[in-house]
Order: sequence, then structure tokens, then C-alpha cells
Amino acid sequence: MRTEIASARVIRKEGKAIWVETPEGDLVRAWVKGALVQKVGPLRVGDRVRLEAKEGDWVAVDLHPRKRLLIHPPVANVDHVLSVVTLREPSLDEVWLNRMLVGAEALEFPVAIVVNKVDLLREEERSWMRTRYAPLGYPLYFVSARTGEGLQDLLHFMGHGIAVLAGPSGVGKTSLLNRLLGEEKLPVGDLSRKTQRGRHTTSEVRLLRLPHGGYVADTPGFSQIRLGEWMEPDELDRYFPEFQPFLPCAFRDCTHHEEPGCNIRAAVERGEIPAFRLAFYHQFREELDAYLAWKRKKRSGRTR
Ligand SMILES: Nc1nc2c(ncn2[C@@H]2O[C@H](COP(=O)(O)OP(=O)(O)OP(=O)(O)O)[C@@H](O)[C@H]2O)c(=O)[nH]1
Ligand SMILES: [Mg+2]
Ligand SMILES: [Zn+2]
Repeated sequence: MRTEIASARVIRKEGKAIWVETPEGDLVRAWVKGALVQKVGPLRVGDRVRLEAKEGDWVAVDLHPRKRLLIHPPVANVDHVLSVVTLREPSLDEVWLNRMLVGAEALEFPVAIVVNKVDLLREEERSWMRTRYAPLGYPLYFVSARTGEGLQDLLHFMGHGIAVLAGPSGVGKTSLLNRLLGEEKLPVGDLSRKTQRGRHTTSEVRLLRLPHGGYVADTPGFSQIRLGEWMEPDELDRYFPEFQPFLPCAFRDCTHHEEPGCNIRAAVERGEIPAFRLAFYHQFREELDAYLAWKRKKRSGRTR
């Protein structure tokens, strides 16, 4: 009889119990030691825990250090945020995509761009997307949940990690999720979840096992990204990876507008930074400045 499992992955929560996957791939139900919850707060799917056998039950007694914690949905140790977008049906929401890229940089989540519905695209549209986004350095995948094109490459990229899908409404997140899961599909419990609301079924996010290993969260994340909650306006340029080789400018607080000695503008003029990215920088910077002004006003209003 084993008395300990050194490391198992929490893949689902159910009331006070958790379901963990052992290194051998077995699914085991366990309880969480009260002292552990007091120490680290609630466990999250994605967490790795040490289990001990106590009176015929498994009990999680320790949490291995967390790398990253996503809040909506709550998933620990996220390895990939897959930003799903489309060029047609619906057309590309570049504001969403660029805000996502910047937000993920700020929160230090590794992000990839997944263009779905490529079955609807002409070759010129794909190459437009590739020319525009590949130079930023993010992994870029072209897939179709309808035809299955590109999904093996994407699964290979996801590897054994934990992935969370993100993307605007209608881009095909649910379709992709089902297609990526292959034969396994969402278990019946998931299908009836909507009709069982109010019963004992869990509404928490779950991790679903991908056919080649790895997991994907059953709930998409990052539906809205409010950059102002994560950064100060003058930090924004740190989250544009392609700006980094050119920073700092002559003025440390350069906003990359008309200031003399602005390396970013110069790089745009030489074609070394895409002009559209500087335009998004200015757009987000304005939003952040306005948000900061609003916060200050609110604060001073309260003290009076
Ligand atoms: N042509 C084509 N249509 C697709 C593809 N993937 C999804 N669709 C269609 O796009 C529509 C939206 O797909 P969903 O999977 O519901 O999109 P979603 O991102 O989950 O949308 P929300 O749940 O509203 O956020 C459906 O009609 C799908 O059949 C694809 O690869 N090609
Ligand atoms: Mg959906
Ligand atoms: Zn500058």
C-alpha cells in the first residue's frame, strides 16, 4: 500500500473534494488538509500537491510552488494562453488582440496567437496576418476547428502544459476545445451542466486531458483585459517586446510622440518596428493616462 504521492495535479474540484491525476495517469479523489487551506488559500486546478494516505483516503498536505495563477477562470501554472482570433466571421479584432498581447506580457503569461477558421481564408489573407504578426515573435498558428487543419501542430506546441483559450465571442473557442479533445469530448457531466444548475454539480473550471498529454481549461479566460489594473502608464512600453532593443529613448519618460531623440519613432521610420504597433501603444497609453486621472480624482474626492 502506498502512503504518499509526491506530486499529483489537481484537475477538478467538487465541493470540498479535489480530483487529482497521479504521475501514472490515474484519477484519484482526495480531501484537502484544513491547515493547508489556511496556509495557501483554496487550491486551484493546475496546482500540484503532495498527498498522504489517511484512514483509507488521500489527503493533500502540501502545495508545490505555483508558477502563475490566472484569476478568471482560476487556473494555476498556466503554460499557454492561446489567443484565438479570426479574420472572417467575425473579422479580426485587432484592438482585442493587441490588448491581450500587452496584458499577457504584463502578467507574464506566455501567449500564442491562434487564427481559427482558416478554411474561410484566401492565401493572401493568411500571409497578411503572418507578415503583420510573426515579426512580433509570438508563436502563430493557423487552424480550422471545422476541417482539423493545423490542429496537430497546435497540440504539439501545447505539449504537456496547461493551456487556456481566450478570444472574442464567436471565434470558435468551444469548437476548438471539442476538436482538440478528439475522441474524448467533454464528459456527459459537462453537457448537462447547464440544465443542472442549482444542483450539486460543480460550476468550477476543470482541466481536460488532451490526447497527447497536457491539459486545456474547459472555460475560456481573459474575456476583458483592463490594462489599468495591471500597470502604470509609463510601464506600458515594457510590454511591447519589439520595442525593447530600442529603449530607453533620450528622455526617460518619452511617450514616443514628438520628443526629440525618440528611438521608437526612428525605428518605425526605418521599418524596424511595425507602425501599427506604435499606434496601439499610443491608443493604450491614452487609455491608461485617462484611467489614472480618473483614479486620482476619485481618491481626492473621497478624502475631501
Ligand atoms: N468555417 C468555420 N466555422 C467555424 C470554425 N470554428 C467554429 N466555427 C463556427 O463559428 C461559430 C462560433 O463557434 P463557437 O465555438 O461557438 O465560438 P466561441 O468562441 O466558443 O463563441 P462564444 O462562446 O460566444 O465566446 C459556430 O457557428 C461554429 O460552427 C472553423 O474553423 N471554420
Ligand atoms: Mg463558446
Ligand atoms: Zn521614445
